[in-house]
Amino acid sequence: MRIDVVSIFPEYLAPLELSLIGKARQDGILQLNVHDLRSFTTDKHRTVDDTPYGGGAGMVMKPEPWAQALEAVSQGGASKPVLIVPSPAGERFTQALAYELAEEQQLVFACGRYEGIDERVIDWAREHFTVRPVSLGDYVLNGGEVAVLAMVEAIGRLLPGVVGNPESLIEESHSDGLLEYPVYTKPSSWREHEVPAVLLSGNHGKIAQWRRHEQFRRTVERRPDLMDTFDAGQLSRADRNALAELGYDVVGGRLRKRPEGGPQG
Ligand code: 6GU
Repeated sequence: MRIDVVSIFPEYLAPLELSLIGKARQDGILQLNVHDLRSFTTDKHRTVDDTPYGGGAGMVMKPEPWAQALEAVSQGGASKPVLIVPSPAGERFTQALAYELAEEQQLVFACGRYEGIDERVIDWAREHFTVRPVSLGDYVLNGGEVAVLAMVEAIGRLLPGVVGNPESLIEESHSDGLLEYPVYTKPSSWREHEVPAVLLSGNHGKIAQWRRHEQFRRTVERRPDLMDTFDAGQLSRADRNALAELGYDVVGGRLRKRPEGGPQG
């Protein structure tokens, strides 16, 4: 996969030289280039921003340096590259979107700063790219760079050969719509806190069942919103019993929360 990142702070992307993503670049699995937007300006002051039409606070990124940068990085491969525009006004970045983007030949990230990029860049870019404004969540960052660090790591680790043991991709939070179960290592007794006895039992069926129950318990407690969209169509009897204990019944392939104090079905 090829990834190009355009930013006025290319140094912000330096952590992408470290750890698994840095290794993937060295191994040639990931071809990642960071570009300084200012190198695509033509004026003496290397201006990238100007005041907003219509008035208001802050500055807006000028269109022409962006057009020059995006033309320079677009590869002209078999498929249109995907242009990801990090923005709190974008669609949510999810594990599902990370899997989708990991299939692309080329991703280009356009890091906006200030109040954003002149909207005409987004419209113009649709001729050359599949454009996707993407948000990490409902909070505001000063610019797209930190969001790109998160997205490139989430996407890059899904490329074949980046994560050593592909099994670690299967059993992790969000890959099956639930949060991950808790994990423990030695010693079995530590500062008067014990590892759950079932994990020391050697009974792998019971361990799998316990872990599944913990996934449900955690998801109910921390992310009840995920319970509403969870696909409950193929659950085992043991799963349904665990969920009943947590106050959820399966109705029409979905989970339905039983009213407080209501009877267990
Ligand atoms: Cl992707 N960009 C910016 N600037 N702020 C954000 C964000 C992205 N996601 C959440 N907040």
